[in-house]
Amino acid sequence: MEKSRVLVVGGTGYLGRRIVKASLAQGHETCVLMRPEIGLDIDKLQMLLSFKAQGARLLEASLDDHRGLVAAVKQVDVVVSAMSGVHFRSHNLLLQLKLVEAIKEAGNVKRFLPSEFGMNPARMGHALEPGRVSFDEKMEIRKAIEEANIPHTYISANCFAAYFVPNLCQMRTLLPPKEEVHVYGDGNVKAIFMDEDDVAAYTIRCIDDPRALNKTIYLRPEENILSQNELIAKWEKLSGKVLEKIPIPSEEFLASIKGTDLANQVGIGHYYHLFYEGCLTNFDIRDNWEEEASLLYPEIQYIRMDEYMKRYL
Ligand code: NDP
Ligand code: GFR
Repeated sequence: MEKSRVLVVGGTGYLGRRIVKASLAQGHETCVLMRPEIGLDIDKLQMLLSFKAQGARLLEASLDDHRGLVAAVKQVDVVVSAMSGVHFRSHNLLLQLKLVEAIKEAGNVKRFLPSEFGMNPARMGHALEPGRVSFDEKMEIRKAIEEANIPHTYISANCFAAYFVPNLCQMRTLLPPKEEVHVYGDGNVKAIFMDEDDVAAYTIRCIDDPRALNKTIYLRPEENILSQNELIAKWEKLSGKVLEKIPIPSEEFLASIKGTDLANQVGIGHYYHLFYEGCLTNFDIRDNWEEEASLLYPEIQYIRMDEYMKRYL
């Protein structure tokens, strides 16, 4: 069957650039939105030019330019959005409402993947303030998609390795601890950690798969379902270092939300759900509207986390 033509929106972003790469690697005619607003952002422009050199087409349109966006969307079959959503970077998920409007008017899109790629927002109705905004906004986008009857796939990618693994799930750092590690509760709550290139590979792999139509696809490969204690043990084994473990009870962790900036308050809420509540693994994947990617695509050799950690030695 003919491979769909793909438009990536947010293609120079942290995940977006990996989605462009995966789309090209999997043989899709790949377009990347080039926004006029990038102005003098030389890194973005250079990245877009590198995508063009790798065979992608750059489609010029602003999210604020409805007609331009419709014209861009009309040139493809599938749209994948990797719009920003991490607070200390930028957070513009609701801009996707303009993209939904353009897709609705264009009428030709066979699959739209909105920017999700984390906890399943449909399972986060109970989420703590202010972090709940991430999920409420993603649900607002879903509502617009479903009201417009746009065929879609939602990707619940669990934890991006670079944000959660080398730092052994510590907040406010991206590097391994040297002496001590704060352990959330007893450290035995299971989460799931994904190399970001694997997130992109699974995302593109499902765009032409009817089994993923109008479904939520979880990225939950068996060997990457790990607790914080298991991550710590892997790092200690690799590095030959023993770290002092300092348990942080949930009450103390939640109390630390006071007086900190909004981005960190959002993060604390998210980390509470991830590592005290176990929100990624405290449910079974139902079969009717949910699938698990490593079962659908066993041919994808996903990176294990001891392998991932090696680059930080
Ligand atoms: P980035 O912060 O890298 O931003 C992605 C893109 O958003 C930018 O490159 C830009 O697109 C676009 N964008 C940002 N601001 C604007 C604006 N004002 N107007 C138009 N476009 C804008 O995103 P991430 O890769 O960090 O996040 C992508 C998704 O992944 C989010 O849904 C986030 O929640 C999720 N995520 C999940 C994680 C996990 O652990 N599960 C970790 C990190 C993110 P352009 O390229 O056109 O300039
Ligand atoms: C795991 O799913 C998600 C992760 C999600 O559904 C939404 C957002 C995220 C964020 C995490 C928590 O906000 O992506 C990465 C991480 C961002 C973050 C990392 C926030 C505060 C921090 O101090 C931090 O330190 C590494």
